[in-house]
Amino acid sequence: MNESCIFCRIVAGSTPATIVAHNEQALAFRDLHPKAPVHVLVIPRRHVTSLAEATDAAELGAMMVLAADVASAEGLVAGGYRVVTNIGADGGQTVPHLHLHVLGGRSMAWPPG
Ligand code: D5M
Repeated sequence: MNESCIFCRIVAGSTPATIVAHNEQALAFRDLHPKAPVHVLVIPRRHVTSLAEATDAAELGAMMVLAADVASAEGLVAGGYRVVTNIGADGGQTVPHLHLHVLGGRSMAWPPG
């Protein structure tokens, strides 16, 4: 737990969020500023700054499985969806707690900007 981290505070329950799914190691909640009709963030319960600092394969696996569960529950599987993680300044990361973006409900462009 990192007291200064907004996503750690969501895990702790001290900052509100719309939680849509969880498992032992990961939590999924709706993005505050959605970039698609469905935009859910999947985070590890432990504080990990980004994928660059991640070392626990089971934890990463739990996040990926939860992302797929969320996509299924949100009805995204038939049309397709995107899972992405931003790393550091050039990657566009603004919150320094590892998170997967699950985006769907519209057609995605490639490459991202
Ligand atoms: O993405 C960080 C994302 O986190 C961005 O899409 C906004 C979202 N965000 C920031 N604060 C909150 C809270 N409190 N609840 C839900 N979503 C939030 P990045 O990849 O770091 O740019």
